[in-house]
Amino acid sequence: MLSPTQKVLRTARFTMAAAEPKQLLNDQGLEIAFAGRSNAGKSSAINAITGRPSLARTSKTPGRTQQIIFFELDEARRLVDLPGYGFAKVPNRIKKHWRTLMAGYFTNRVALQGLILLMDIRHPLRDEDIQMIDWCVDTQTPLHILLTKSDKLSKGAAANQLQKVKKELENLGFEGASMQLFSSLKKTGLVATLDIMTEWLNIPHE
Ligand SMILES: Nc1nc2c(ncn2[C@@H]2O[C@H](COP(=O)(O)OP(=O)(O)OP(=O)(O)O)[C@@H](O)[C@H]2O)c(=O)[nH]1
Ligand SMILES: [Mg+2]
Repeated sequence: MLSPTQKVLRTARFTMAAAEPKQLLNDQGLEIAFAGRSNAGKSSAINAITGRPSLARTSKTPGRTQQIIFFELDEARRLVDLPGYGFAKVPNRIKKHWRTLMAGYFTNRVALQGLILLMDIRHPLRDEDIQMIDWCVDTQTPLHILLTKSDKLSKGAAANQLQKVKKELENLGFEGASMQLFSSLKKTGLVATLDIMTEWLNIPHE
């Protein structure tokens, strides 16, 4: 049986891709955005969360999604796939474009209810991830962190890594972010993520 949240998420459909800040959808309703390094598994997570395996395009080539992609759930709710960062080999012109586009989105985005930050469990808390966390603190955006591809580690190693990253975040002075293991492949942690999304999207419990 699908929960009310799963029913809403299942209706997700591609709405538009914004390559420039002026193309962003109107700042209305409720949105959840997905951010992370390129290849962290953002698009795969959106597909797992919506139960729609081919909704967001996934790729082995980092930096594939260089636009802000909007997926509409209903008239008042949306998911947003943000362009990945951290790719070493791209020209400065593309890095600059990324910054302009992201700043255009984050500045005064009233619809943004929370950010889901995805980090590959094997490569967490890189500089740009910490910048994203800083951004959330500055804009008072609720943050939930997924340590993705947890299937790549044994259960014990994944649990240890989760504790370690939690400690590191505390040491950096960030409190208030929740964090969990996640695997799009094995559906690990899906229920916990859906619980947070239920709250952020203000979906009534049955
Ligand atoms: N083993 C495993 N592989 C995964 C998982 N999630 C994603 N991947 C793989 O990681 C690669 C990148 O996944 P994407 O979902 O395209 O990553 P992305 O963050 O959207 O990347 P960009 O769009 O480039 O920013 C793909 O080859 C996926 O199949 C997971 O949970 N487990
Ligand atoms: Mg992607």
